Amino acid sequence: MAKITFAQKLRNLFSSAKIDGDFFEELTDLLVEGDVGAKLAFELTEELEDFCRKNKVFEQEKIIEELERMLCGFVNQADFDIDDSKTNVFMLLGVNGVGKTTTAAKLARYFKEGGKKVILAAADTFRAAAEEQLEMHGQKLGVRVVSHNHGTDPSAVVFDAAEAARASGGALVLADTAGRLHNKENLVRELQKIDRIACQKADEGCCRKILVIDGTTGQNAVRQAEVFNEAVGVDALVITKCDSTAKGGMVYAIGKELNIPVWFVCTGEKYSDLIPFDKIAYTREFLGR
Ligand SMILES: Nc1nc2c(ncn2[C@@H]2O[C@H](COP(=O)(O)OP(=O)(O)OP(=O)(O)O)[C@@H](O)[C@H]2O)c(=O)[nH]1
Ligand SMILES: [Mg+2]
Repeated sequence: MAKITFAQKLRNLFSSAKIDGDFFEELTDLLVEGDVGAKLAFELTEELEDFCRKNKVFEQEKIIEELERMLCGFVNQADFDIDDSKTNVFMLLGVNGVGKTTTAAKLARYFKEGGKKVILAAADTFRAAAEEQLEMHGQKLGVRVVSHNHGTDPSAVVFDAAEAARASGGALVLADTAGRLHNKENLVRELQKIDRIACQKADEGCCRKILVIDGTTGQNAVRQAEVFNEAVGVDALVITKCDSTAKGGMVYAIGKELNIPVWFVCTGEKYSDLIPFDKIAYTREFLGR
């Protein structure tokens, strides 16, 4: 996460300030700036101030440790045990341009390298050249891509990809879907249809909905998570673009409000820029430690 200014500001606060009311006020402002959201930022600093008063803690290092512990309490790491002798269907969801297709390709490479059988499903039949984009990735990675003609029903693509997985003795199907605004009802209904098919075709407990969130989005990410979660139920998040101006605090707000774990973090455009989420490492980086 290249959030120089934000992390630097936190470091500056923790290294120079006296621990008084101003310190906690400034910390609240910085947590808001870090995309934790105002509500959670206030709660965190209030709790932290209480903790310091009760335990007579005045050292910056102890305070930041406590803050780290508190933040870590809001997020979890998603850990899916993928058995590729079964039919697994993982759908990548999210609003336009967050990195769904790139993430599908990165995940395909990651699991292929981990020895799993992987199939990519081009279930974005809406955006121009979306199928070609996924096919290009499939060719580069040596991963099979199931795709239909442009403009056809995306649930039929998921249906066929799941059939292909079953016919080959099981596989992990990674389904790319069309970017949709979370406030467009018809697109949400379409997603519910794809979800119904995916869950019917996958083996029990092997259908997962992965919401891709652009790490630079800020608090709007919480709203996205709420809407997708309400529509189809979100099992885990992938946070992309953590290499740019992402501050990353929204994972704590989403974790607190919706209890959705984080699966992977993306740190660039290359296939290898995908790392399993580690809440301690992520939080340390968030706090600029
Ligand atoms: N820097 C950076 N860029 C990324 C990352 N992930 C994706 N991108 C870029 O973001 C842009 C959009 O990525 P896509 O994968 O096409 O996004 P999408 O969600 O499939 O987009 P739509 O299908 O149009 O909704 C591309 O230029 C990607 O290279 C990341 O982790 N870091
Ligand atoms: Mg796409």
